[in-house]
Amino acid sequence: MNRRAFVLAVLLSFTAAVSLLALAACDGDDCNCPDGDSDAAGCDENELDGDGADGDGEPSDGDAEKMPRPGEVIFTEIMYDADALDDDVGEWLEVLNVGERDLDLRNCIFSDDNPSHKAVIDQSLPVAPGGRLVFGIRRPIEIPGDVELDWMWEGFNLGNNGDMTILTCADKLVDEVVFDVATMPYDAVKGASLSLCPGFESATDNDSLAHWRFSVSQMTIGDFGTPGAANDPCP
Ligand SMILES: [Ca+2]
Ligand SMILES: [Ca+2]
Ligand SMILES: [Ca+2]
Repeated sequence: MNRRAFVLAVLLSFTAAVSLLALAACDGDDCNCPDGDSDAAGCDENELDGDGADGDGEPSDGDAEKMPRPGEVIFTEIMYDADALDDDVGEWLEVLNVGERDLDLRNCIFSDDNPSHKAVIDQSLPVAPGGRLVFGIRRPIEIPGDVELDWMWEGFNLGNNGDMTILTCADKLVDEVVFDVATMPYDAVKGASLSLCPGFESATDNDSLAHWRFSVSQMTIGDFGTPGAANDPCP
């Protein structure tokens, strides 16, 4: 073999080896995707099971862009102990978009301090910067004069002696609030929502119960709160 034939043979062997490696790497992946192009029609390099989701529990690209990142949506009001209604239908809470982007909470998870208490937001739930959403426990009928709910969870109640509210999006903690009635620096009021004081609207500022009070604005149903509207000023 002359020098030129030898070089050609080495090049051919190398090309064959690279092709075999590429085939092996394709095993279990979406091999219809042109490399580095997950935008091609019908192609999602992250998708393994063809259900349109990435297969890792996260939504597809369009939704993912609008998912809140940590601190962009925060809890601002928590009606954990209703009075006008039974807690099984009367609990609700308010969240606020404190970020600067239009967001959608679809596929985010609301949960409390019990790891088995989780509710997935299985609908589009858009919220603009400065916008508020009201989550409520699922009720069988619309209750006249009651709080207007943007989304309903079911399967668990919030504890009347204390609990946590947790919002998780794409496996990231967006915000959480821990409340413990025994350590509140003020008396708990049955039938009034725990309400974050204006001026403390951040995911870290709402961690301190010193920045919360019980609502004093009365709703038509008789309980106290400002669901979907600015919170009461604090003394
Ligand atoms: Ca409760
Ligand atoms: Ca927080
Ligand atoms: Ca409010």
